[in-house]
Amino acid sequence: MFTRFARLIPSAAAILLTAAVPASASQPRPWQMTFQPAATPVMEQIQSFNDLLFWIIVAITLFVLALLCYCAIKFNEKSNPTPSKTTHNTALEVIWTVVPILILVVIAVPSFRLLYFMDRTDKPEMTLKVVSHQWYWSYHYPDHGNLNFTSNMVPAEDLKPGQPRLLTVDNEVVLPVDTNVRVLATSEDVIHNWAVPAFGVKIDTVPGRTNETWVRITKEGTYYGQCSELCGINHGFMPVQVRAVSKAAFAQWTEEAKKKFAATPETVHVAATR
Ligand SMILES: [Cu+2]
Repeated sequence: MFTRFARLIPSAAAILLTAAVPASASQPRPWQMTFQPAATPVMEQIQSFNDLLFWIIVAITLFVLALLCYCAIKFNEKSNPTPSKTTHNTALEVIWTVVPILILVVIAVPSFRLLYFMDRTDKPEMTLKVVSHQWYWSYHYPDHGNLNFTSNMVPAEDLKPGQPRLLTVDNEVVLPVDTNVRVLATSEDVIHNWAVPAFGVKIDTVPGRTNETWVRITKEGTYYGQCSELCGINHGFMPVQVRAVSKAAFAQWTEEAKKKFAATPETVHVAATR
């Protein structure tokens, strides 16, 4: 029953939040509480794990508060002038050792399950390679004719109406929905972090190393994120913008993008991915 309540709070918040904006965009809102609505199975599991932890914390806090109140009322100097001399109670000591262990097990099991679920995809259908640079991203589609392009933030003065400031980029990542996308992340210079809250993805891009995660986007729309690792002077100016489209629209986009970006070939020197 508790879980059902826990689910209600974030989903009610999500309804309130999405009511104000078009359902397609997932980005931070003023006065936002809780997470952005989940757009991948990973984020759904992160949210339900968060709900579980929330109710465990509430139960522990209320229990400790009740104990404190009980002691303050029952055992203060006035109502209990001659205190008991008891120092040990074996049953009680066993309980306060065993119960916290059980609570930790209840937390650890879903936590490890989630960690392994987030780590890598079982059957990747395509790969997206993310390379970070000071201070922009480049994206590579090795399964689509080695299509690649750079993605820079659009400065505030060039924004069109409706485009969010500090989140809009010139060339967005386009991905198909309902597809297991393997995400490989690395860096050309310093450590950055490719983070998209609605996907539950927050992966370090480390020079000399390739990290792996995955996404399976369940809803079409535009999703925003940012570099999440303090990387240098323009750290706040390297947003991530992902547009999720149907598989057919994605196939069409790759054909157009190949022509578009072939005209401006990019030279990226990434020792880590060779
Ligand atoms: Cu960065």
